[in-house]
Amino acid sequence: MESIELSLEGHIGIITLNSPKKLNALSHALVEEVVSALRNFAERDARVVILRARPGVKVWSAGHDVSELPEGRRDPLGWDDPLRNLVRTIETYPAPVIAMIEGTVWGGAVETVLACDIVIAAPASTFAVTPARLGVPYNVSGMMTFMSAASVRVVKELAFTAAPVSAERAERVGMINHVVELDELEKFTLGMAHTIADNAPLSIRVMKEQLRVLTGAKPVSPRGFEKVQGLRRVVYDSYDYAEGIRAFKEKRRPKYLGR
Ligand code: LCV
Repeated sequence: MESIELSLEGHIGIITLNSPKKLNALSHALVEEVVSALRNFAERDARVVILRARPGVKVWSAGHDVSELPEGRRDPLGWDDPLRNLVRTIETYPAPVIAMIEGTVWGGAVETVLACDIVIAAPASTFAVTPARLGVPYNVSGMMTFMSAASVRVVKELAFTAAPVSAERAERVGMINHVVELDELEKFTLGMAHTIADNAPLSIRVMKEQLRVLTGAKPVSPRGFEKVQGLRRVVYDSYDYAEGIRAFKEKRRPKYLGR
């Protein structure tokens, strides 16, 4: 495992993101490691998993690895995209996954955190939903993840501004569960993990799956889905999408033309 560290203490699995050079960007390689770690923990009866970064990080994760995004004419967040696979693996993991956050969280990493069952963050943490910053057409199930975590009004503000939101505000609007002082964060998170691990795993597994099915049960007609997919194609085929990716790589502010 190059980009993550693993530990299993009793029934508590811990996955630590550790790819500092890329600010824990969710590259295909890092995501593959996290997904296989979760599959391994499921086989070894980890009844709760903590997903964290190394202590002291400034950036918990910089989000999707932009260098792995297509430069246009292809859906950047299709079904097989690593980020999509990571979110689905967390959502279907047969036990609670707790995101323990310190540092800043960006883009697809915010969705990854919100796909976790419980989020516990240090006060200085922030969360920035960034598709509008890069010109990316976020995908439908990704928007559902955000909608399951916050009111549509809050999701709109996060998505339209792409501005980082503080842990305090995120907790106040119910997007995360707890804000805990940094020097207490690990103890508090492990304490909750032990409580969960001591409860009945089958009951918890079924309740987690029930909640996933029920929150995902949104009536979207085929016509409605096709319309949204068509709109997304307009975006990823646009000048603005290519400009957003190019500007990021050239380390300059993008100039969006609305076409
Ligand atoms: C690849 C990176 C990244 C990165 N990928 O350090 O949600 S969506 O739709 O937007 C979705 C598609 C998505 O998740 O897109 C990615 C969204 N992420 C972001 O917008 C965050 C982009 N990164 C930043 O704003 C800054 O890097 C932060 C604020 C995270 C850290 O700033 P800092 O000044 O500490 P640098 O910007 O200098 O970054 C250090 C190195 O990491 C690369 C970045 O290009 C730089 O590479 P070099 O050392 O080769 O110059 N890097 C940062 N983020 N998401 N690479």
